[in-house]
Amino acid sequence: MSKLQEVATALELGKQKEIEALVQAALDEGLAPQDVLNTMISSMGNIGDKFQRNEVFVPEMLVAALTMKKGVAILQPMLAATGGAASLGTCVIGTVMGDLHDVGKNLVALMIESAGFKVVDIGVDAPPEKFVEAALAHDDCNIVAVSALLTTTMEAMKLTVEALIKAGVQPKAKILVGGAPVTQEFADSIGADGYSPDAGSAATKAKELIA
Ligand code: B1M
Repeated sequence: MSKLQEVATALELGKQKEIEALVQAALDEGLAPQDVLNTMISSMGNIGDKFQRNEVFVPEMLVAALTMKKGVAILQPMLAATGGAASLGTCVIGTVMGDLHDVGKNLVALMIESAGFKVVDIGVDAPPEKFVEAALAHDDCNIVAVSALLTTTMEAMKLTVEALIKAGVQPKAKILVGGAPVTQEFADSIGADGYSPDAGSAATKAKELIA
């Protein structure tokens, strides 16, 4: 079995105690951090597919997420090392109200931080007012990044953007949205400034939005 397959299998089986060593072994073999990360992202997709087929349940999804976080922690210094050193401003980031998914949001935070922003992470299940408060509390907040992973929480994303607009956070700060069910069309329809499908492009988009 290749090192990447070992990482994928360990993640899908939720082998929390083994994942760090397997990720390190993959890196030691010369594999690129981004390839190891992509393997883990793909495995999370497999877990989701199994969940849909009733082959795994919520506890397995939870353990897979915890396992992924441990694997990402090994990659973090290498992924972050690619960024710039200058401070481009502050990005407030969170997952919307009613939504507990944070693996993708954390990756987006990591990539935006490594692009040169200071990141203020308000966590998961964040109501619109929490985004507004955090943005207003930071004078140099120029990006508010909003993540949603459920079709049912896309409405909370809409409410969040509305609250940011009503409080005058936008246009000084630009609103970036993303997450699996979110599309460019949806982002446009709720008045967000930008949309990104993944963590890497979220960092690029954040820089574009403030240029
Ligand atoms: Co949940 N879950 N989950 N889950 N879960 C999904 C999302 C699901 C697709 C699984 C499935 O059915 N196939 C499905 C949603 C269906 C839908 O709405 N369309 C689902 C469901 C139904 C649920 C529950 C309702 C299950 C239940 O209780 N019956 C429940 C809801 C709980 C809640 O939030 N209120 C639930 C619970 C959970 C756990 C808590 C157990 C756990 C999350 C733990 C955690 O995050 N700490 C979990 C997990 C792990 C998943 C899957 C398997 C994996 C998510 C993940 O981490 N992916 C997921 C299946 C899947 O994704 N295919 C699933 C890896 C991650 C790197 O990708 O988060 O997509 P992702 O992030 C990407 C992009 O989306 C993007 O960049 C990231 C990296 O490239 N991105 C952004 C994300 N945010 C962005 C923001 C941006 C830009 C890009 O700009 C600001």
